Amino acid sequence: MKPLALTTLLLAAGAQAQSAAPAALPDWTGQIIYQVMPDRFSDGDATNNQGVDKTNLRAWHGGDLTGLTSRLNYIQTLGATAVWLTPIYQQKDGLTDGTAGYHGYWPYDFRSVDPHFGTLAQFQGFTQKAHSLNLRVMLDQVINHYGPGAPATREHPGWFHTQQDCDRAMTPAQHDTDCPLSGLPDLNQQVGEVQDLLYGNADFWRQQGVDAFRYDAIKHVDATFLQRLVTRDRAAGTFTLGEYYGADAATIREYQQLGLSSLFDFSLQDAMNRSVMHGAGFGPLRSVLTQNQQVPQPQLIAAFLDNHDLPRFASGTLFEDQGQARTAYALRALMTLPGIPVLYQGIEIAQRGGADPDNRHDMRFEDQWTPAERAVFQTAQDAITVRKASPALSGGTLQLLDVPDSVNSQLLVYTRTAGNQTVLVAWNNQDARRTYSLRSTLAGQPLTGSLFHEPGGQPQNAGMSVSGGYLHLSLPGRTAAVFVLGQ
Ligand SMILES: [Ca+2]
Ligand SMILES: [Ca+2]
Repeated sequence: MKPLALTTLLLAAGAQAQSAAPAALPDWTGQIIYQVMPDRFSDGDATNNQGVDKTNLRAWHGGDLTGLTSRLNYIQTLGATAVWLTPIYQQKDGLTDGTAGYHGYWPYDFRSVDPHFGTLAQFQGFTQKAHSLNLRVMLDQVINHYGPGAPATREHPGWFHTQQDCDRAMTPAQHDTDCPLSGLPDLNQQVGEVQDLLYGNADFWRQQGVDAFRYDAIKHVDATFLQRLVTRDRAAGTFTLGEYYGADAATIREYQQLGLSSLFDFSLQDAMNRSVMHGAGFGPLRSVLTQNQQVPQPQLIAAFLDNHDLPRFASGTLFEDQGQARTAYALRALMTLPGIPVLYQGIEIAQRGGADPDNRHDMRFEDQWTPAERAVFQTAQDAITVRKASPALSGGTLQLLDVPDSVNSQLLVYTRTAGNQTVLVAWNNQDARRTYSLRSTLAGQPLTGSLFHEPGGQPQNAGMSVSGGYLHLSLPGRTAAVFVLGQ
């Protein structure tokens, strides 16, 4: 992919879109996104449960828009500010290789709602309710493929890449875009009718009240087309978040320059998994945080711990209590980092599960939680509250502080600054409470103890002070703490 060669396209598409619909793109700095897989979230209507089999993780489970709408208060209570739904399109009926279209990534019709999820009117009701609660709505958009055997493959064979196209691919990038993903009918976005279809899909869902699109599998989509698509979205005020599997800072930079608002940061996810869950040193994480400062808009990077395509974060250990404790640690830590945190349903209770489909168990709500799960939720809720109340945590710049080699694998310290607020964040990766004294040129003194609270409501027992050219930290085992600095 060569973004520089596409500059003229960007300008052309931008000028066109600007004259058509001058709308400002709302700022997403400080947003917190909650990811819902509707089939696995909340079943609010038993009349649409055709083919439901809750004993089979590859079958429909009955969750729907009615259930999701009724649970918006839950999402708001957690503290999220936006909801991302995996796709809700009309899906292929029945099973394909033993799996139903419950996940939404096998579209048959891009502009209708699968009856398992409900109706278009119910989707409109959902967006209205969300907006009335000040929650933004992000909808998953598939732009790479149709579902297996979709009617469009017979009605419009010219819309799709052929085996010949795939065989002709000369570079890995061409192979990624022109060959089928998991054998799915692959749209050829260089065909005018396909472009019109996908532009029209975006406009259709925008008209239903959608504020943002999560674009699926952008690694497999023609970059020239993608640039035109997201430039149109930007002009219409729609935020765009791309899923490029495995993306690192270089990929994020490339696609933000192309015009996407944000990308999921898979490098950060991997580094968090290694350090926080598995106790490896902070080296890879420091590297990711340093490189991320070089992207055009680091405050919009989508920062996540797991999603519906990865094993659940809590399952990085065999021990349930350890999984809960380290998930609580990771949630606190995530809420101190630059970017837009994205929480996949159930991480707030350290839901467990391995690879797909084990990472897609039904969501469980308050009345089904154990006390330990409730404690993880309270930690998440508190960390989100702390982040939202702090301009420095929500959107500030980051500066890593040097720590001696002898402790740099187990101690991470940085400041975040926005306007006249600076906070100091410290993560202790040791099992036990530790005190650290580090040479420091830090000028500020703490105005507060740690801003975080324990699940019972008492302040986190962590401290910092600055004296005689030293920064002193007292930190509980395996957690993060955050302090407001004064001058
Ligand atoms: Ca249902
Ligand atoms: Ca493709």
